[in-house]
Amino acid sequence: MPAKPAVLVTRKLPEAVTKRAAESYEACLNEADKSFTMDQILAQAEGCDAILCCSSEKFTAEVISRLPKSVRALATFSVGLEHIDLDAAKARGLTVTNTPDVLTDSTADITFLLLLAAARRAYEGERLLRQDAWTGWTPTQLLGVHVSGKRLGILGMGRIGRAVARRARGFDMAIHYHNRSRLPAELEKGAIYHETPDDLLKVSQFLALNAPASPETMGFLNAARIALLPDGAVVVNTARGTLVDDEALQAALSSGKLAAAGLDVFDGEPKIHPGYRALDNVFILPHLGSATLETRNAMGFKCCDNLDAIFAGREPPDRVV
Ligand code: 8YV
Repeated sequence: MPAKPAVLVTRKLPEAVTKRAAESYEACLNEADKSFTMDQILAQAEGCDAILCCSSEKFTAEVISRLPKSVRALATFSVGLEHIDLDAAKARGLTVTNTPDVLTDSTADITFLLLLAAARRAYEGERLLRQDAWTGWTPTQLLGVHVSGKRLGILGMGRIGRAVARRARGFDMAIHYHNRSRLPAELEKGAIYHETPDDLLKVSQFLALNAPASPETMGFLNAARIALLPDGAVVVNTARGTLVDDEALQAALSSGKLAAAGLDVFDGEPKIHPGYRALDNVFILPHLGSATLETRNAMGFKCCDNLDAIFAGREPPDRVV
């Protein structure tokens, strides 16, 4: 029997995924889920054919240049790719795969959870009960922003943006979007396209950020762009923290320019800008977008499908490079 390919799995994955990886490969696992430095990861990768990594590990050009010669593939347990220098990976001859599609619905669900929770002041309401501070119902208690029938602006109408739009239709929201290119009518499904992001912002009573992190989207939601939003708008970010200028967003939440925000992702996570903790009108989650067992299993199985294809000399289904 030929030796199994050796795969370094950088983080603890769901049980079913670990089982499959351990059966299919000579897997170097991290069942204690230690947070290794990239130097430690490079040392562990010695002799491995591939690395099954997560967005918590940064494969910069420098790290890629130091990868052991044996490593020929990176299968990332994520749809996002900003933690891998793809040009450097290509130049090094690495195959890189990701996990599209399978986390679309769970991430769109969290987008709506944040949108509703932010608009309807879920954090303040929950806190009243947890602190035993609720003295009773009143007609004017914790009045929030009405969601149904409002205009939702979606920045980035890829798979997740379109899944957010599908949910928004159930709330009778009018869907507006900006995307690098306009979608064909069958994908647009009546959503209104704006050629520039600024035009989108002007109409967005709710704004959902669903564009990937890139040099173009870095700091996208800054003070000037927030000023374009209608007064009392609600902003939701389940994409990446780098899309938002934290101080500008906090200033707008404090001044009342924005009614509320819902955030699942943060620049520099797991550290978050401390200003968010002091704001009652921001609903925050620790990057839970894809955090369901079904989704995380599916992400892991996709990594294995891609690795199996690479080791069998077939084209991996989710090749990025
Ligand atoms: C993942 C994500 O949980 O897949 C992505 O891009 O943002 C998350 O939902 C995480 O990045 C896993 O590595």
